[in-house]
Amino acid sequence: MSDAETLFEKIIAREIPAEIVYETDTTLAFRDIQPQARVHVLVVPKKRYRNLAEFAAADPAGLADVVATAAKVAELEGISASGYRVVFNTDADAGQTVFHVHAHVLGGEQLGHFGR
Ligand code: IU
Repeated sequence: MSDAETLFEKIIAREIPAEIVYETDTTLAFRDIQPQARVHVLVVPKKRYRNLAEFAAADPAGLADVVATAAKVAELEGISASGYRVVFNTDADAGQTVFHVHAHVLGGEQLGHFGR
């Protein structure tokens, strides 16, 4: 099941709508439909990898693109100076639910710290 297509491929293909905030040749950034902070944007590589481990092993340049896009999104959202968080939830214990690797960019308010 986790190898099945995800909704993110459909967002990338513009088959379902999303509020896109930034795009490069290799990445797409769009607002999370269930925001966990005032700013909550997802950054995905256009090419699908199921999680961070697979992505890092197969396409380190693509991973660098995603991280650079995350920083650009923070700038565009006006949260670079106040601070923000970039998170890759990876597999079960982190609660990954969409198996097309994605970075969460969170900010725009004081965030809780790590932990349970
Ligand atoms: P996770 O790291 O796999 O748990 O995050 C998946 C996120 O994708 C989660 O925050 C959802 O709200 C979000 N999301 C979305 O923004 N649009 C969608 O169509 C789907 C999930 I499916």
